Amino acid sequence: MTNRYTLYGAEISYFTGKVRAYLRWKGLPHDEVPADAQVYREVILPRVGFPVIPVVVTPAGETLQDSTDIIDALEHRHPGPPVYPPGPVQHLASLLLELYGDEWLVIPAMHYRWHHNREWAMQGFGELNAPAAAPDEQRRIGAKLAQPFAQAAVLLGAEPSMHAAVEASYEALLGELDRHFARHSHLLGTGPSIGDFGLVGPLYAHQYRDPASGELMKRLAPRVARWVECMQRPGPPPPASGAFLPGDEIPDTLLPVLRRMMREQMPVLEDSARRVAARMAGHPGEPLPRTLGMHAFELEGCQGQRIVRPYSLWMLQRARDAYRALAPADRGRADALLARIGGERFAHFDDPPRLRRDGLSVAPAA
Ligand SMILES: N[C@@H](CCC(=O)N[C@@H](CS)C(=O)NCC(=O)O)C(=O)O
Repeated sequence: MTNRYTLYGAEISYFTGKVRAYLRWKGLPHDEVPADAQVYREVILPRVGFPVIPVVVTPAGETLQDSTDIIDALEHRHPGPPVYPPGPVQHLASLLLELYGDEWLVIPAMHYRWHHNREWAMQGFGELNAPAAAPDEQRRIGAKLAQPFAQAAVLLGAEPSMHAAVEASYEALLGELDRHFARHSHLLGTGPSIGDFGLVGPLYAHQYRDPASGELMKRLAPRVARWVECMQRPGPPPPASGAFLPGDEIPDTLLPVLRRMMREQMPVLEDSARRVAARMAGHPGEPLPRTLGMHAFELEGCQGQRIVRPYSLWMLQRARDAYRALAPADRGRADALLARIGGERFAHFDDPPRLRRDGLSVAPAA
């Protein structure tokens, strides 16, 4: 039996970038297999039941799907320097940043890809799906495959009236992260936390690798680009090196990013929770649909509409579990952080009934 993991994914894929960065940093032997049409047909659909990447197959042949579950399963099997900081406040901050990267930065990521890098991305989809086809054929296949993703950019909130706000928010975030990386190599010290892996999903495949977005990042935030390179590249620094800041400290330079997360994403999570709770009350025991209508959101003072994503609440539940489990003294320190970042809405969040992940959506926990 091999001791190698197989990662089925793609360079152009958001969540593959997250898992790839983790496997490399953790030093886990693995082979990455591009998810072309044959891999979807022969591996992903039979093993997972629906089309998605990334998928990891373990040396024992088990299938892992969903970047968060993949990382959790591998953390469990491979002790060593953890990606979940042992300090409870850093732990909470890292989960909030993972949630922000996974479920909110998808708005600028999809916007820049489909509204500034569209032709390039369609060609990339075609090259991935049909590597042996001629470029024209790849372009045709790519255009077809890309259609739902391009539409998703608008459904996630990047409708034309919101483009300026999405770009203003993203460029401001780049500035905040760039100032942070002037002082620290990673979000919480000299090694990555789950928050770094969450942010590198959007910040690699879409915002670094897509040409127009990569140019923007390198121009506005060269230190963010260097952090992305460091997160994605094998080689130095050696795997699993680095440490979290001592004393469970949250660096001051990270506070603007956490404030942004609370300001932008938390109102949407609150409204999602209300809608999910109402839906669950009306359809007891049933899995939730992947999207639950549309709701309003605000970004940089502009009002937009976006789909309600029950899945985001499963990610939030992880952070809420960590918060609720805190011992009183740690809770006090966490509350002090939350007060500094406008996180009272998180502290007093009205949780929906307990959720479990169900593929790309969620269902009531048993
Ligand atoms: N939340 C999942 C999502 C995986 C995901 O959205 N993957 C994208 C590519 S990066 C995909 O295959 N999407 C298919 C779809 O949305 O139907 C994760 O963390 O892995």
